[in-house]
Amino acid sequence: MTYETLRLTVEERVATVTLNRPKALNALNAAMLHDLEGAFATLAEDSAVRVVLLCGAGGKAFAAGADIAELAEVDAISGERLAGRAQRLFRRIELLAKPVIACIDGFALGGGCELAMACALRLASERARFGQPEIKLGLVPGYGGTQRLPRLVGRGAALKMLLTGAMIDASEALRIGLVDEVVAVEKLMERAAELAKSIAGMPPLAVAAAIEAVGRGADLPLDEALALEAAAFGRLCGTEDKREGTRAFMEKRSAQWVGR
Ligand code: DAK
Repeated sequence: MTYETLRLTVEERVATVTLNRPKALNALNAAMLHDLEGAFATLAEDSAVRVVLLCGAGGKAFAAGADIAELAEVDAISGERLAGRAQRLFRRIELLAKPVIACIDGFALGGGCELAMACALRLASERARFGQPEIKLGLVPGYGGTQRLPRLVGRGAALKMLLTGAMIDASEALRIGLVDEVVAVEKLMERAAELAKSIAGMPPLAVAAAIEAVGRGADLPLDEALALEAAAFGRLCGTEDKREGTRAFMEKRSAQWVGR
């Protein structure tokens, strides 16, 4: 499958999706959103893929936001429609049964930061920079940023970014919880591959259940969220992988997962 604005490769159960408009710092235009919809629909169906790495081409940006030239043409009606479409895509990425790991090298601004926040995990290089500069364009984020940012970093830190539009560096992003790890530039993809390999070796139904319980439970009242967890736990208790995992522990050997 080839895409106008993305590269997609799969190697040993790990897919790598690369945002590929480096001349525009991988700004998210309509073609890229369309390509992302296609790529993630394909990845969702591909049982050989267990983890997805999401990166930006060119070494300067993960994505420097929505494409501002296209954004200039958006009006009130199309703005709401486009926000809904992109939000559905980002939610599918967030709830994908296999984790998506954002590998952020350089700028992750506006829609680029929102895309990273929809991923299960965020690894950043030391030169990564983050921001929600929509306010400087007379806007607020439209791809989930006003909702995911405070859930990740808390209300005050989120509002500071949303109201000032200022960029923060990787160490500040780590401090406030916007990213999960910061590594040297040359180690970013090595660390991402190591993390991907470790998750790809876990039982896939349990991986999917963890993503779903966290992704859907976070915003439910606690009692409902606990019921969601109990249902997931019960389902997993009936799987071959749970029988294999417990038996392998007692027999002091590695488990052989079958995904059932
Ligand atoms: N869109 C289009 N082109 C961009 C771009 C962007 N967001 N960011 C950079 N580029 C282009 C530049 O125009 C330049 O192109 P040429 O002039 O070479 O043709 C090239 O990428 C290199 O950029 P610079 O020359 O500016 O590079 P610098 O290193 O000097 O500066 C920078 C890097 C990241 C600080 C700067 O490029 C910058 O400030 N970029 C804009 C950041 C930004 O404000 N992004 C948009 C945030 S708002 C929506 C929902 C959500 C959104 C939109 C719509 N709907 C529901 C409809 C989201 C909005 C946002 O993301």
